[in-house]
Amino acid sequence: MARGLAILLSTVAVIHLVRAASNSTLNQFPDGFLLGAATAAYQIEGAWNEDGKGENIWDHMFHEHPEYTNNGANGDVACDSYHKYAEDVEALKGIGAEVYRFSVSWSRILPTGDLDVINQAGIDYYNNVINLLLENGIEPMVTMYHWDLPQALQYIGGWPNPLIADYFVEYARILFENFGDRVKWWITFNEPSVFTSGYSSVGYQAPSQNAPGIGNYLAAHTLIRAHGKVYRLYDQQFRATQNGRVGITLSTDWYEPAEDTEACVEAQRRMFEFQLGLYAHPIYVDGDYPAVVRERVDNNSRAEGRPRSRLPSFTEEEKQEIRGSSDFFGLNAYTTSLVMPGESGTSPSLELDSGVIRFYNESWPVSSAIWLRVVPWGFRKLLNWVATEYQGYPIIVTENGYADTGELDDQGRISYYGSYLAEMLKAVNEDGVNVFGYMAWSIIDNLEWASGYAVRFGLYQVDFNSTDRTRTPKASASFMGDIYRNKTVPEEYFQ
Ligand code: PNW
Repeated sequence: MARGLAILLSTVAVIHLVRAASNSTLNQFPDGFLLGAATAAYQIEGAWNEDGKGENIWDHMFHEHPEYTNNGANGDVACDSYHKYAEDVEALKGIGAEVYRFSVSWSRILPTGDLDVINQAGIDYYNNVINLLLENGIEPMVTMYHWDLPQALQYIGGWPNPLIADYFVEYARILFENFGDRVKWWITFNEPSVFTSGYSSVGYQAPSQNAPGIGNYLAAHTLIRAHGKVYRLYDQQFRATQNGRVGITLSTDWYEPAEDTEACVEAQRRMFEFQLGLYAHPIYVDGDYPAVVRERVDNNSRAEGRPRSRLPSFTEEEKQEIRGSSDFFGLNAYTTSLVMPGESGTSPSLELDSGVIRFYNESWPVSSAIWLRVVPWGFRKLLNWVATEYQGYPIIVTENGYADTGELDDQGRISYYGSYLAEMLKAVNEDGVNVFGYMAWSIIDNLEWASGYAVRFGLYQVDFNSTDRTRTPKASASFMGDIYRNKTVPEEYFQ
């Protein structure tokens, strides 16, 4: 009896000790964890035709079709960061960012997309940005492609044309040669699952080509090949001297089974494979598409009477090149949706191929972006999913953030960041998920693509009515500044 009590008491004591130990660190970022913020060229730079920049597919689409965007907004001026990048660096300093993830506009450097014209003014601009960041102790992280294909390359078909992979490799080489002495973090592509929809739908994504279930798969195939080639190029010609890291950024919701049934769990798996696995499986697993994707698209293509699958196949050589072609897993995560088996989308389409219906729980708080519901627990589950499915690759959250209408007292953003960061730290400190960095989207309000300037993601407000494009810190900027400087998320978000 006494012995039993002693064991019980010592067990309680041990539990207490463990609790105390984990409590003291649960809300802290591990040593060396990278904290920063992100933007993308078309969303902030403006100067769309200045100093030799070529037209890209977003310039083209929004000029031709102002009706595709909210109030006819476009990126002609945006935040004018082409001229005001020093103010962006000040904003980054304001939140204590250690890293700035920004993208290079391909057509600012190569106006035709090819090497016939190399625009020195474009190279100078990014040198200025990079040098100013480094002078201020902020590390540059460069996205090579955040959706802005040179229009000249769209005239020859864009991403569905397999040759575009070679153009991309040549562009990447220019970036390594010019910036690789100072840039140590490279991301080839931002969110392929989103930008390939520019080849499957009209009005949301450039170049707005209506070829669902075909164009988006062909585009995916080219960019995955391009990614593999750029990684090998870095390995073979730059890594030894530049010693940086090369990866890709993929995005996905957390897909929660709508009901606790086997069918819904299978739908969850299919949804992940069609949205994330389509890219992640070739790169992080075995050089090829997920089996369920291969099988379903092949079967549907056959049933439609086609002589070939709508989803192309990699050669053995390509598989070798693609498999393992990333030093890290870049993840953009914002929200959660519910999934169940069923038919959605036109015939053909990726949606119909997946056999999954996606929807939201209406009780989840919605932001000013209709697709972005605030579901912090989904973030933790997603980080665990990625860590389990794609083992051996450290994860960096390259985007996470909240949409409102631009108010300075942005309490909705504060509670989003507080609760999402808490869930991320639970994944790291309790579940043991290897996350090594986090980039908030975004440091400044910017052009939210087809939503124009109506949907705002910034920690700093930008006054789009003023020619100065004045940047003003929101309440969330000081909230994030405290977190970034103290490397601690306030306890209250862990309740
Ligand atoms: C990302 N969705 O896009 C992009 O990388 C950014 O350029 C963008 O500004 C940011 O997130 C906020 O939208 C997304 O529909 C676009 O789920 C759409 C979705 C997710 C991310």
